[in-house]
Amino acid sequence: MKLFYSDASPYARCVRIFIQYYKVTEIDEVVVDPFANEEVFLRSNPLGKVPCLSLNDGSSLYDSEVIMRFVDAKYGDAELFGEQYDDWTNQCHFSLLKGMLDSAVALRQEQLRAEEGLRSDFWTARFEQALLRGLKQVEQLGLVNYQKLTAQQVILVCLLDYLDFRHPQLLWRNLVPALEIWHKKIAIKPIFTMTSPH
Ligand SMILES: N[C@@H](CCC(=O)N[C@@H](CS)C(=O)NCC(=O)O)C(=O)O
Repeated sequence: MKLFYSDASPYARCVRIFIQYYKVTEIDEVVVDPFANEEVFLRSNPLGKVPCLSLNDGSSLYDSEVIMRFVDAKYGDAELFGEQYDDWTNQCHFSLLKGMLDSAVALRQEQLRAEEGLRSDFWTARFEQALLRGLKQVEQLGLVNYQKLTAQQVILVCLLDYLDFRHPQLLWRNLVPALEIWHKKIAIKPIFTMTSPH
């Protein structure tokens, strides 16, 4: 199997952490620039987005959540997603974090539009506010209190590192001190540092 990814993509990073966690050796990681529109990549994912997992039978899996669930089910008996299958509240917490990743990436796209003179103050503020409200909510929910690693914690590390990488101006640590303490301890573990965004 082949995982198309880019080093900067927080979605692809989540998948790569799952792969590391289960020490999967059957998946080769292939760097791709999604904006280069390479034929072989677009044939695997018509959306042109990373991550995309090309399976041995020629079919593909996307988006990141589907690939994460696939890896979790195939190699770990759904250990990282745990009880979420029939726990709608838990599912919603995952959606909250995934939505925050969407806001963080959309905020980055707004920054890039500045170069074309197209950056919108309205959308910039809207994405920032969604992120700040979401962080508060994540802290209150106590998602970091589980001792055993969860899918939600994986996505949270990817989100916080991505904020440091692309949006240091957000100063998220001032807003959510409990998340800062947790992040400081967990983000230095090899399973996370191996895929730090760059
Ligand atoms: N919902 C998708 C989002 C993936 C995504 O937006 N990836 C970005 C990189 S961070 C990308 O490939 N962008 C290229 C594009 O939007 O055309 C997922 O969870 O995998």
